[in-house]
Amino acid sequence: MSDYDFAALQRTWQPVWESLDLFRPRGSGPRRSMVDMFAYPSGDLHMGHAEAYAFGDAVARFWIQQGYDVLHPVGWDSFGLPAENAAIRRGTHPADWTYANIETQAASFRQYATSVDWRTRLHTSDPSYYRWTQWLFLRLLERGLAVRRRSAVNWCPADRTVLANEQVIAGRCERCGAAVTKRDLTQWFFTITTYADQLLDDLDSLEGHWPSAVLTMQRNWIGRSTGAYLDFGPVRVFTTRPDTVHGATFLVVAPDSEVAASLCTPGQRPAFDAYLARVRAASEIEHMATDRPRTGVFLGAYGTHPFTGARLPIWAADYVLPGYGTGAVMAVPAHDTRDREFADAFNLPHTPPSPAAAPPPTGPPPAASPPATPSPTTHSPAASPPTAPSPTAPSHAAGTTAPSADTAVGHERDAAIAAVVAEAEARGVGHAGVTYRLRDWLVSRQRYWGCPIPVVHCAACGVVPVPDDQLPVVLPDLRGADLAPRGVSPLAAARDWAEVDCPRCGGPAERDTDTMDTFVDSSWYFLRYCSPAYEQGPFDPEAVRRWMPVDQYVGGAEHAVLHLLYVRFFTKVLRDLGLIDFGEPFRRLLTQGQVVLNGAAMSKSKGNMVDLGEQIAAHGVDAVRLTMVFAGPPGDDIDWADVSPSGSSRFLGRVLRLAADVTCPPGADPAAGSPQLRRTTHRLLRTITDLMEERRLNVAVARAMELANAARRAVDEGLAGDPAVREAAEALAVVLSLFTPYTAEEMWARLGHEPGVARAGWPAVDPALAAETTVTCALQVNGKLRDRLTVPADISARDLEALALGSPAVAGREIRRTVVRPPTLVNVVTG
Ligand code: ANZ
Ligand code: ZN
Repeated sequence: MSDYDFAALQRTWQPVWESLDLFRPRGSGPRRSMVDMFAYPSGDLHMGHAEAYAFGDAVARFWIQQGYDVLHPVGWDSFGLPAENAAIRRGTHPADWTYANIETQAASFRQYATSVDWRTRLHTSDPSYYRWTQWLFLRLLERGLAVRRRSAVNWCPADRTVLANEQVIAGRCERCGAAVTKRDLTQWFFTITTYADQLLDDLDSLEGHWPSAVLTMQRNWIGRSTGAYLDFGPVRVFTTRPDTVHGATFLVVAPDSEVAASLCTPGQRPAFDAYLARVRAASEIEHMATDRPRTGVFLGAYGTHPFTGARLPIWAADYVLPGYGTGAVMAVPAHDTRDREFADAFNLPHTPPSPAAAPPPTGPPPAASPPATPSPTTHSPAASPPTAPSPTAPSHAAGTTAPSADTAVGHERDAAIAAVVAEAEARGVGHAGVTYRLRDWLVSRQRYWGCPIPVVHCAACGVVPVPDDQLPVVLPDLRGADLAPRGVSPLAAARDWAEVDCPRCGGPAERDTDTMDTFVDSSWYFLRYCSPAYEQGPFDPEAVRRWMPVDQYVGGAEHAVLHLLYVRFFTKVLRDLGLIDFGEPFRRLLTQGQVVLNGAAMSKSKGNMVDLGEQIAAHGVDAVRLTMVFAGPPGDDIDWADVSPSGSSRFLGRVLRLAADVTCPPGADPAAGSPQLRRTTHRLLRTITDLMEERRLNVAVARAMELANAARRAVDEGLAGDPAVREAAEALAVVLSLFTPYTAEEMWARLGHEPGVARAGWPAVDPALAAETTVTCALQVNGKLRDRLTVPADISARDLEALALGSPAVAGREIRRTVVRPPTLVNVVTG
């Protein structure tokens, strides 16, 4: 084989490896587990898969070579909307589309030669898998972690359809252009917020092991804010700045909230209703925009300032979000920009009037009564008797206007906050508290291709769990049915499926016709991998004890929050259920960058897709894998316009020729070989080992290329028969087996070995040979050169100092101090 015939290599070695069953875990010895985020089966594998699997596989194969027993599983995240949409578009069944794609991907996977154990293979859409997803749902239900609540969804009144946020463009239905509104539906939630503190605090233990960008995104997503809850008459607010309480001049509640609806006075009702309708029609994006005009409506009601007793008008405005804190804020225009803009827009005061000398309130402040005219601009705060703060109130509030806290910074501000909170607690008008940006996880979907929710609704008994021994609740086939979203699940149309006897009373009941968010399926699959055929539970506890938590998880940074947060949540719940004994699923996380083209993300609609199959057909699996790994640090994007798979392919041709050129027979003692080449080999091996530990895969490949060049030079200098050349070529084959398994196997064969380079074993590094070369160190005494020392280039400062002090040049002198600059200079200052 003179040319690099990758197709022949792929044809030759793939069946040989399968017959050798190289990647079955051996079941003993120190273990490691390497999990790639499993694939979603829409079409064939793409460049992003190829990238992630090249990285993950290099790590798994590195561990195998080091002698670890490795679990490296494979599976498919096979429920989900794209299958359903494809089915609607093409008139196929989601299952047919899904399983056909899985077969296509599986074949590509095998060809891509990742070190996975095919016995672990799972699909989340198989009843044997989702039986346990349902079982876990029921455990969450028992614990009160799965609850039903009404919640607003996007609704297209023309299509009578629920829309995902992405389907709402500028407040209109993506399909028909009708103005989208909100609609209340009863939905299932997992109360992930009850784990907010743990999910946040435990991120500290992942520091240094997960990319810091992911940790930051999770922290922001959970968004813990510390402050206080304060009572303003009928309205309770959350504030992070209790110290500004004396600057509060009005109250604002979220329009789409219970509190707004219940406080609105009859006179303001029409204005409020009109405003609410307008708010509901606006998209999320509009709500978030900071530059849009402030809108709002006076509710006709008043709250009472907890300290001064002042009457504060209550407004509804959409800059206050219904789901955050209490959905109500005390507006402090003197300190808060949004409040100031709102005050300016509606002519509300920036500061409260100076309190006249008045006794502190002795009891609850007087109840506010609405003024005759419900216009906020006619409202006079002086109508309520202003009161002086109590003797224990924070000094900044003492008889002055509120903005005095402006200058409070750092400790001062913290002290002011603590004082206000203490005062509020003493008066029984509030307490310290936290709130989170994190929302409960809405898990029900009114869609077909997902895991059925295993409960039954009975008119007499309410929500009744399907008994464990009746799981799985199998998804009905619904072949030929219309699966388009209609606001109710297509499952509701399957009457003979939906109508059942109540498991509790035997009366007529109906199955829950929603399916679960696919993120539920993917929140526990890594555990199922340990025992994919286990039938007594979701996983075999023994197997999980052996393999879990996952040592290395690899996948896309786009999952930084949703998937990676949900998995962490599930792990903690399973631990609290006593099913596992660890609280974090993934010890180490590697998030790969994207594969882009000419700086732009690839997409079908832009027509700039690089097709993985075509790349493999043109350059071979190994060249594509090598290109992926060599392109740059694993976290960076790879611009396919900037890389050279044909360059990779030329390199692989060279190493094959190198292996063929080695004439020294197998088994020769390398100790007899060229010391110079041996030093290079061992030094590079040591570096490559460290680089692999640090997951600096691209640099490890660069060092392997150096090794190839050094061996080539030696052959060209006539050393083809030298055992050191064989040693270098064999080491290179093992190192390359992590990245380019076909080529490495072929090298191994040409070097006279039986197949199975994947398990050849990581070459032992001889520390003496790997030690850095020596350098000359100048030894000065009082700044004058007195001696030259030959020292290892990587000598430590301590060793170098000891060596210098042992020199005859300093012997017998009284030493005041030494200046040590390893490895080249020591200056000894004598007395
Ligand atoms: C008075 C105040 C004065 C506030 C001040 C801030 C600055 P973070 O840090 O994001 O937690 N707020 C409370 N609930 C809200 C809601 N549902 N929608 C919109 N805003 C809300 O922000 C907390 C602050 O955001 C709270 O503290 C509250 O305004 C507002 F100089 O209270 B603050
Ligand atoms: Zn019943």
